[in-house]
Amino acid sequence: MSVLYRTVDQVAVITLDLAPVNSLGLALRKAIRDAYESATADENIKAIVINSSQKVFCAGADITEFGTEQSFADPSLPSLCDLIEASAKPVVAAINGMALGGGLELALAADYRVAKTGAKLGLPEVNLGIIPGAGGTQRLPRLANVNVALDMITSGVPINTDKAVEAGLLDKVYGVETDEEFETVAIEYASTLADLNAPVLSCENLEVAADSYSDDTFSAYKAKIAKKTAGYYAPNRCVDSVEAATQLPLKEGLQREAEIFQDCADTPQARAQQHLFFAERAAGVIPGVDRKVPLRDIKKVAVIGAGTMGGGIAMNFANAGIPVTLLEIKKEFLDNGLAKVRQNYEISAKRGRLTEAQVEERMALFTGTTSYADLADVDLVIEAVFENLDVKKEVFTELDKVCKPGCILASNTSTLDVNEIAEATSRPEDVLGLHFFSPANVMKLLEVIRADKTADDALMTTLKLAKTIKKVPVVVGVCYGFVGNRMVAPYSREAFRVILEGATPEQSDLALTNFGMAMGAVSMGDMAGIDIGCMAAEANRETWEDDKTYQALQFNLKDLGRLGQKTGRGVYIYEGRDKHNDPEVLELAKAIATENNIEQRDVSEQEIVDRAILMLANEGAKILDEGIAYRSGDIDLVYIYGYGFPAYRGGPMQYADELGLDEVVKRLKHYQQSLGEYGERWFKPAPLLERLAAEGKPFKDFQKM
Ligand code: 3H9
Repeated sequence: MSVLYRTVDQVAVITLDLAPVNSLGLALRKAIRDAYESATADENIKAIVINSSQKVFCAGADITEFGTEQSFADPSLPSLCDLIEASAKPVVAAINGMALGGGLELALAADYRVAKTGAKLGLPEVNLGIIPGAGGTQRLPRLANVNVALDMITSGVPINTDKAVEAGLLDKVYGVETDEEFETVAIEYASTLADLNAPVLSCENLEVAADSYSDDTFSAYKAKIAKKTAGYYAPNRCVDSVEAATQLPLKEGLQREAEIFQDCADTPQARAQQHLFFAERAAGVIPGVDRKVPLRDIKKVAVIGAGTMGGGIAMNFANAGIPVTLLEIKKEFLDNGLAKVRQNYEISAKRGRLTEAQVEERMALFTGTTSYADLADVDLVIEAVFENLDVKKEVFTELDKVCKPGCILASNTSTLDVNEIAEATSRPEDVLGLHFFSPANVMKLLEVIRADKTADDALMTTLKLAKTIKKVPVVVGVCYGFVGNRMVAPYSREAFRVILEGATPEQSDLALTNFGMAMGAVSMGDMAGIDIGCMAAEANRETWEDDKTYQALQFNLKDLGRLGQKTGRGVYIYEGRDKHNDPEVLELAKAIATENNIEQRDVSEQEIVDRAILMLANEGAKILDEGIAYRSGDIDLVYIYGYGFPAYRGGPMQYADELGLDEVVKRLKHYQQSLGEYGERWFKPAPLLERLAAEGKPFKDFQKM
């Protein structure tokens, strides 16, 4: 049973009891309806309480049902809400924890709402590419006001009980300790309401407060959120649906909401965003590893290297209240590193994100040292020194000598062989990679590199720790560049190659930013440093020597001392943050093209997108086939959280799935032929891609375990 039903002093208590989050699938909806009908039919019952036996009140509609017949089957969530709203007996929703999406909509249909301190109320549907579809856009503006509704529905961010009371969404908040106590007071509250003949309330009789909107409220709101929501479809539709609440009676407004909900639900964006929701949760499941393996205790962390990366990594731990020791080889470097960390915190304080007291609290968690001996009692060390295998191996040999048994030894390498690094120690089972992305205190992605001998408990401990420091961890295997940087090589190769073929750097960048990337590959190269890109290319010397056009533009720029943003000139010319095209670079590209018999022509935006983005998916297919990533969703997370891929497209693998893998193969083969020798060399579809396309399957169904 997914619902518990009992009566206490003439109050029917309907307890949602479906672990883990009371998602409102068909079975739970039926059980609620049946319990509710028993309560309304029983003459002895004077009031009804709906509460939860779980940590959360209710996480809303069952997302796994979306796109199936079950999601519409009777009773649908909207009809269940309507049923509850029509009750002749007072219904009290007792919200003990998160009330999200359909969970909050169920509560909004009740006559009264009470909450336990710490509960949260939210309508996060927009994060799934849809709008609230069970009355949220109609009842919320009626019960609160237009502004509260627009903010909650378009941002998806839940509000706390204080804000909910202020908005008129909660009738009472109880500062009780346990859910049992909360249930008792909620039943008492419902009983009193009935005894006082408190009115049953229906939003049908409520109008949206007329002073909470005017003629231009909705267009102005769309303009306000335009920058933040660029590329996303659902946010504006949320606004449209709330607007309908101001124009139509409840019943018709609900009908309008249902139409808009369906319109959004049918989009690739909705599928993409829902794919990411599940991908994030699946990423914690590692093949062959027991999810419940006892974890190691991480109370104290050390970071080797106090440069920009090391300092940024260390800040993550201080931000989470974990003491962190920063080690540098020279006192001067250490002092600089600590000063930089302080400067970062001071900037946050100036922007109002931290108080001065918080800055001091965080700084107090830092200890600086130049001696490895001071790392004897830490539980995790992250090495963030120069990207050179010999240097890293020396560090690990040193760590092996001083660190206590069971200490996890991690390398922040972005490309190197973690197996080799592990072999520099006598305890390879404690060694893994933790690849942070720059700026390390901001970027959410953490590639967790599982080496051949990494122990399961070390791996799972770092996954848990990653959540503590608010990162999205993705476990990957060992190969050059792991998932992110390995895939970025062919992507960026195409974004630069089209410049030799006649596109301007701006056209290359614009095609990708129009597609939704946070930044074009050319600008990204300038930002990271042209010399850094060349270094990565040199590591692939074989490829580079074989194809004279491979990164030719970058190597030429490097020789000219144009190293990117940091030298004021790279592909672009920089004046502060502004950048301009440079005719010299176009000339240089033309010269390289002539030298290599590349015909310059108009390159369409579609071609640029196809070549760069499909290269990501093609390399991703190889990575999947080799078992370097466990699932296509893992690769998508890497690109969403580490490389500015638009979440509304769900990541490069989901994008390919949505396009259809047969279409992807077709397009790759087209370029394989049309680009001559170059096409033949680089555009051959990966074997897994061809195989899945032939079988009519998407990447997301493939799992190499
Ligand atoms: C909606 O309501 C539409 C309506 O307006 C209209 C309909 C017509 N469905 O996150 P966790 C699973 S749309 C199915 O790890 P936490 C989750 O996959 C919905 N499954 O726990 C995971 O499974 P597994 C709007 C769901 O404690 C397990 O539960 N609501 C759902 O860190 C535990 O989840 C939302 O968008 C669901 N709705 O966080 C809320 N929710 O163990 C989505 C969770 O197999 N949910 N699961 O990996 C959340 O934000 C978080 O789960 C929550 C708990 C904060 C509730």
